[in-house]
Amino acid sequence: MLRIDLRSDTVTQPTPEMREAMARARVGDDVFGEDPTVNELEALAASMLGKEAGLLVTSGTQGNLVSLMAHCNRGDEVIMGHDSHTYNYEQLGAAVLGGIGPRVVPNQPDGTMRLADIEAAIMPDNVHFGISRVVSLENTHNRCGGAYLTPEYTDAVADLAHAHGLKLHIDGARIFNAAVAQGVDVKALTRGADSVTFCLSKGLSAPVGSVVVGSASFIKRARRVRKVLGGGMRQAGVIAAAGIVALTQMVDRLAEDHAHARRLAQGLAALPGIEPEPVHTNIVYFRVRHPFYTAQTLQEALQKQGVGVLALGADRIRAVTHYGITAADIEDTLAILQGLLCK
Ligand code: TLP
Repeated sequence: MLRIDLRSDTVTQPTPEMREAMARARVGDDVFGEDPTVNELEALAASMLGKEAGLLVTSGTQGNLVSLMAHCNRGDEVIMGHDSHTYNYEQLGAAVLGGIGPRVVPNQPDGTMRLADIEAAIMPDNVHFGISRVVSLENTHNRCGGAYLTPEYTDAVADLAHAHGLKLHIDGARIFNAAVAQGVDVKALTRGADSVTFCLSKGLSAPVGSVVVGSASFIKRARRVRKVLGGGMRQAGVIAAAGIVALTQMVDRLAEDHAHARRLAQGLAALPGIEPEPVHTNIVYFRVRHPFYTAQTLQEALQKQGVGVLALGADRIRAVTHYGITAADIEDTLAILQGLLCK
């Protein structure tokens, strides 16, 4: 049993307010467009992100896939970072199911792709090449240490994409973390995007679901794609009700998770054989350079003491703070690590 689960913010449990709202939710058949709670969540999400319409989907993976398939035809290409979630952790679903090719550009350590690299990846109009259709950004950037993209950078990518007739999609699984960390309205991070996916079930603590937002015509296409992927749900208002609580009650408190992440990294820096990477939001990566531990064996030793982290690679560990983690949990984790590493 994990007492302190830092493996991911996906492990968050619904709040008592969510349970209550789920029990009381008015529901209908959402494939007929008749679930009032789903409709309310979709409208709320669209208005918070400054878009015309929203679509509840089952997961972040489905949101990215639905978005790319709604933007593209078979044979089209999406420009994405080599460290992006879409490229690494979604089984290349857009290629497998949509006939859409990934055109990969290096991510910089701050989660950006250089504008010049993006521009060079846009294919000229030539019978030999695929058709470049979308640029996909990730904010915050999971594998790049939870780094956030700024409004200025996002606008610059949007301008570049649009100047070449491409669309901009944002995998904003943790876009509210990006907004809170920078003290900006989330709309500043989405205003240039043609589609955004964000997750209700990560730091915002809802049990299930993500939302895709964009123009009304884009969401109409996305709704068709969701159906063919088997994502048309029926009385989904019980899920949407928790999502509404997530959006109205759980955004501002993300600052607490960021403070806990900073404290964790500060404590880690003082431990022998541990080198934390810079922390930006709620994700902490650290290198294990200890005579007795690899990332894997340290993960196992922590697990025996009830602390969950994820070893990613031979010497890199990820710890993610969230609603289920208190300041005392961070101090306990550091004390347990101290005991293991200083033996
Ligand atoms: N990320 C999960 C794992 O898949 C790695 C995690 O624990 O961080 N975009 C980004 C940036 C994500 O981090 C994730 C989930 C997704 C998309 C996919 O979301 P889900 O898990 O809802 O399909």
